Amino acid sequence: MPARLTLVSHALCPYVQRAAIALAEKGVDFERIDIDLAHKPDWFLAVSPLGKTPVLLVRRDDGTVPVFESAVICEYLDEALPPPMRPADPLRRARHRAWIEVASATLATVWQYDTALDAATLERRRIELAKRFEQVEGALGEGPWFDGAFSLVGAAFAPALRYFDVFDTFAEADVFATTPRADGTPFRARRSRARVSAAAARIRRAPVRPPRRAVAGATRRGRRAPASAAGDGGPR
Ligand SMILES: N[C@@H](CCC(=O)N[C@@H](CS)C(=O)NCC(=O)O)C(=O)O
Repeated sequence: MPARLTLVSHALCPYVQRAAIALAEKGVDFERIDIDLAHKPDWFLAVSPLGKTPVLLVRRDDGTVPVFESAVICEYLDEALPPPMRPADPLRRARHRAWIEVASATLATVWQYDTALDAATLERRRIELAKRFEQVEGALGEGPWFDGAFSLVGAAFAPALRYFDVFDTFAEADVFATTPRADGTPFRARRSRARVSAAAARIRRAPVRPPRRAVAGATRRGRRAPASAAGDGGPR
């Protein structure tokens, strides 16, 4: 296993949180460097071809290797470190990978919900999320965890679900009205466990809203809208 790991992060990035959760589950020490996505340092662009966080810098005796893309980072960590967070069976493993894709799509919709500028868009996104969580609820079966145990699928969904703790404080989102098993309750219980306390503490401390490179235009509930969808540091 590599001697040292550095997670190159943005303080509010939910994709970083996936990697932080996996690292906490593996119980390894890692260094975390937060960068300003509005002013990406040259060294960061050199290790992140898409200019996105997270990047995991793996320092070994023979040099430093950057690994980018949260799903790939999590898979790498799972292959390199115990305990396993995916099943060994190839078909079950493929299903895990597929649902991690669903988690990424969900995160994008959560972002669109969070940044909706008018009531009609907000409602459209809310319905989209409710339907998505119906799919998730179906995949959970009896739950509480996908395929019976906390896994990389759980690590991928947790950062999306935590937004609802905050949404619930200012809006009647009611996204989980018919999907009680998909509302993230198991994640909240798990956050109190010592094994994930380090990552969870970081996650809880982080305010929900990623920074804006520029602000302009109307506000929803007093919050400014991004000048453009691109380059605002939000989930893709
Ligand atoms: N597919 C990527 C998405 C990562 C992502 O979108 N990161 C955002 C911050 S949360 C970012 O770096 N945005 C900056 C940009 O796109 O310029 C992953 O899973 O790691």
